[in-house]
Amino acid sequence: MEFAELLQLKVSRVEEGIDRLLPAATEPPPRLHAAMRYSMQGGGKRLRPVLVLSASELFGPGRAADPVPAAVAVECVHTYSLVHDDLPCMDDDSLRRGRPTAHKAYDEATALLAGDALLTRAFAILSESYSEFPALAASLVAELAEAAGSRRLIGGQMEDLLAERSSRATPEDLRRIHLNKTAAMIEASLVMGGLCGGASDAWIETLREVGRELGLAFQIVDDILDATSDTATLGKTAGKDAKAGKATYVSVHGLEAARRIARERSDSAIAALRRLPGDTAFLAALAESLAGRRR
Ligand code: GRG
Repeated sequence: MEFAELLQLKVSRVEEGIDRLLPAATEPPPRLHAAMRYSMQGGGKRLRPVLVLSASELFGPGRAADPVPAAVAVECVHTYSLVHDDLPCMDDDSLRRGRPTAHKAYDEATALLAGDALLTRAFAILSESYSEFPALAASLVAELAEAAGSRRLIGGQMEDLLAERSSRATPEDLRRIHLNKTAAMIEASLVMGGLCGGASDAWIETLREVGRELGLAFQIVDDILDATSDTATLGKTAGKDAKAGKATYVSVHGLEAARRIARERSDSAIAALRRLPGDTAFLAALAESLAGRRR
């Protein structure tokens, strides 16, 4: 099967899972549940949940638990972070995934609560869906909580906000911010997939390395697209980083060097991938497509 067809199949499995595992939009309070679904079902590349599914397939049949709930939980946390990132007190944006942001479509308080509810729903999905495998459930909860917490995703966001207000961030600062703000969730996606697939500790460490490199490459490309693309193509406001005086790979290293570093990180992710067992062709093609992505 072609890469695009395989990708579409995985995205469809994730989207069916989202529909099944989120509260119905009619369930009280309907405004809150509708806002959660609006944010989750409004497009998005589904990169992180596709990574969960793909990593789970590498370790052979027979030992695997269904990775779809873990994939949906990761997408819930990712989407919460975007809903909160778009709020007026953060990035103050009005466009996300090609549609009005949650606080524009609803209101600020509803968007804040929908983000909170997606974050907490993620952990409920893990505990409910893996109740037959308590050790796996505990590992998945720990992995997602660490990636989303104050040392990684939220910590990275805090440092990113502080870097906007201070003078120049160093390349080391920038790398740390990107590793936490973006790579942590990409790393956790691969690791959670590996856990569902029964990967050994050594394979989990290799998945972490792939996630770190892929996450860095992904955020550098995001920085490049913000500086070079347009709002219609991205489905979110372009040119925001320079306007906000944000530290990015483009502002710190320049466009050409940023392109070179993105390529290096991508190549390094693909080299680490090749050390994993099973058929890594889909993941390698995905890494390649992310390096050349347009949105
Ligand atoms: C706790 C108040 C509060 C806020 C949390 C943690 C956080 C806010 C925000 C960080 C979110 C963020 C903007 C991370 C950067 C990573 C990034 C490039 C996200 C966009 O990911 P894509 O391109 O998006 O995969 P789609 O829409 O395709 O899923």
